[in-house]
Amino acid sequence: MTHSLLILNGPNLNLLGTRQPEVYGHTTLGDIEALCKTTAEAMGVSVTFAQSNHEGEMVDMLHAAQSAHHGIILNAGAYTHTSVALMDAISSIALPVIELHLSNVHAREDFRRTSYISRVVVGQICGFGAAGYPLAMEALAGHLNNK
Ligand code: CA2
Repeated sequence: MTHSLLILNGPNLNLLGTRQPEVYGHTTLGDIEALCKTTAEAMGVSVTFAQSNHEGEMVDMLHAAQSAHHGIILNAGAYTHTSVALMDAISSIALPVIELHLSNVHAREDFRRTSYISRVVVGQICGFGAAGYPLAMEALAGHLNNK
């Protein structure tokens, strides 16, 4: 069976590559989407790539994923550190979710070490920049194959 993966990106990630390159690099979200599509082709999985600046819309996308995808890679951006709603949405769907961050959130400000979503995901990948996306895709596909 071809696995279908949703890669969902949260607030401000649409600005990648335009500001704060010292933290987030020069790669744009469009570049990352292209990388994920190429990776998906090589892996033989299908991928849907999305971004939203709105917490409720992300909740809706997580709910909708239940009937459309087999697993989710979630870079929830700053909502990682604040959103009980996203945590509850992940808990409410029976899909494996991998938490992803471009930066090493554990090496930054203290508030970034708190993740509401960590307790309801399969695992977390952070600190590898854009390369974390293909890593997360491999990890999620491996998890799905082992189920
Ligand atoms: O490292 C990550 O991927 C983060 O999820 C990125 C979030 C941050 O709040 C998390 O703590 C860690 C921020 C994304 C903001 O992206 C920007 C990109 C360009 C310019 C400004 C912000």
